[in-house]
Amino acid sequence: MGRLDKKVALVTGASAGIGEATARALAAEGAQLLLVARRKDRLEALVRELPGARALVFDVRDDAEVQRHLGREPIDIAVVNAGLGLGMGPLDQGSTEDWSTMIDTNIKGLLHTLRAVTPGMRARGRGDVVLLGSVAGRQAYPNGNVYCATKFAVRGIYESLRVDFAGAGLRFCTVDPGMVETDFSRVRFHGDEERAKKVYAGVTPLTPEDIADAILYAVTRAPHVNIGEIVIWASAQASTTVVTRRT
Ligand code: 8X3
Repeated sequence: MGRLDKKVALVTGASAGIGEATARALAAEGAQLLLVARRKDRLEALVRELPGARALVFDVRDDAEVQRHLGREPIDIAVVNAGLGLGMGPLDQGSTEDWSTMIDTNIKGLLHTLRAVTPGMRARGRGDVVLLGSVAGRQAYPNGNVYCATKFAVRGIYESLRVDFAGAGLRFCTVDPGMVETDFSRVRFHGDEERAKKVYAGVTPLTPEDIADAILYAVTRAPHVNIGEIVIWASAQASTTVVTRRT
């Protein structure tokens, strides 16, 4: 018997990193998974490993696709994870194209997903929504500007959800990780491996499994317990700007 037997769980951004680790953790507890990602090959390979999982290949930036695929699914648990950082530099030198991609994915994609899944949850009087925020949504750091702003937005949306759905029977949680070693930095630096490696140099970063473990904890509490905010730092991180590295 898994703790999530018969629960339908959605994970966006499921083809890698925190999304993939969360899919595995939820599947191990018996959840029936709906996994969303843009990368068909990676997603389908994951689904083949997880019995009963379904792959939904689309981009959360496309609202019509989100509503078409998710609008009628009886989702018990939604892990709204799809997001990315792109570029890191002073605001006055930023790429407006990178900004649009981050805003469209991290804020609008998250909203599209919530718009599709929460009406059903409200009608059923239950549901768990887990948003992936970041410590970057709590402390802006130099050159983080627009990425940090998107994660501050996630926190604002989390707080709004709590009050908009007061009394509706839903639980909301924001999980805000610090340094996690995934493709995050490779993507942020447009494939520059050297620059990406430096982010984690001399530090033992968090793993995607560490974050998945926290998400699993939140969604397996007794019904009267709502884990609201989980902030997870790598132990070497005192803040977003103070990191102790081994030399
Ligand atoms: C990613 C964590 O600290 O690089 O959200 O912004 S950080």
